[in-house]
Amino acid sequence: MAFSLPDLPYAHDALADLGMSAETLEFHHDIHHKAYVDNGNKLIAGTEWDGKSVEDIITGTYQSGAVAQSGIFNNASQHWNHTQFWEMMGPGTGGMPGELEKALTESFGSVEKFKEEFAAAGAGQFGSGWCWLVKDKDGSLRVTKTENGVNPLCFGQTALLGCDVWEHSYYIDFRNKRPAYLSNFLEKLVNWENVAARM
Ligand code: MN3
Repeated sequence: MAFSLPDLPYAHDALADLGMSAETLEFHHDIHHKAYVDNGNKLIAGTEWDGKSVEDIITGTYQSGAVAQSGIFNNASQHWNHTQFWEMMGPGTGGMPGELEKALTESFGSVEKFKEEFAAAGAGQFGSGWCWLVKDKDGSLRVTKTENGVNPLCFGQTALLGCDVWEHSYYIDFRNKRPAYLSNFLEKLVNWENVAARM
C-alpha cells in the first residue's frame, strides 16, 4: 500500500497556546511530513517493498544495510516517526495515567527523573534525530536517542514516546533553544494517555 499523509489529530492551531504554533505545524506536517510520504512512494514504486507495510519496510531496509535502500529507509521511517509524533501530543489532555506514573517511577526513580533523562537525551543528540521512551525487548523502560530517521522499530523496541529534535520541529517557536523546546514538550504537549496506551 502506498503511504498517505494522515490528517493531524487536531487543528493546526490547537497547540498554539501550548508552545507549538500553527505555523510550525503547517511547515512540519503539511510540508516536511508530506515530503517523506511523497518521496517514499516514488522510491518504493516498482521495488520489492511495493505493497509492504511501513513497519516491514523500515525493519527490512534497516537490517539490509544496503546503501541503495537508505533513501527508502529514511523516508519510510520519517513517515512512521511523524505519524506517531502527532498522536503523542494533544491539546488540553488530562494528567498522567496512574499505571504510567508507576512504571516511570519504578524504572527511573521518579517522573521528574524520567523527564530529566529524556530531555538530556534530546539535547545531547548531535545534529538531527529523535529521543525516545521505549519498552525494550525484555519489557524494561529505557530512554534512548537516535540519529536522523532511525527509530525504536529498528531495534525491536516499542516506542512509547518520541520527540523530534530536527531543527524544523522547533526553530520557528524556540529558535536555537532546543532544551526549552524539550522542556515545553514534556510539560505541555505530551498526550500521556496515548503514551500509556502504547505500554
Ligand atoms: Mn520532523
